Amino acid sequence: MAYDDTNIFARILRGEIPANTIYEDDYALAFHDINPQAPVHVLVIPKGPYQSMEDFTQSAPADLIAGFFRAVGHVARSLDLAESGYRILANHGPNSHQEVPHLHIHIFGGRPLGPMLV
Ligand code: IU
Repeated sequence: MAYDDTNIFARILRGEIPANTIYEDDYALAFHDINPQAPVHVLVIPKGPYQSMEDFTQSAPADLIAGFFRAVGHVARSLDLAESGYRILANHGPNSHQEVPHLHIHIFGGRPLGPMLV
């Protein structure tokens, strides 16, 4: 499916609507989730028109893929989560209940997260 550039994260990337941004570089933007599911719940999104892991990992340039995942690790460390631990998650497609059609990695932390539920 074609990327829909009217989605809310595309609008955040274009600066059309605000986000509670905590990190930005050439490859990624990270901001607090508006409906946090843990004491720390941050989203990291790539700078580019990618809907999910499917198109991102198939068609994004290698420097963007590397820079994006490096940014995810950097953000987790900047939130002091590396020692206590954290969980990252990305949804793709209808079965996953992906709501926003722009790739986003969730970072959860700040409390014991328990076993992963699927
Ligand atoms: P999902 O993986 O697509 O299901 O997650 C979407 C997330 O985006 C969800 O946790 C929302 O709370 C979050 N979110 C947001 O942070 N800001 C927004 O304006 C909207 C959704 I719409």
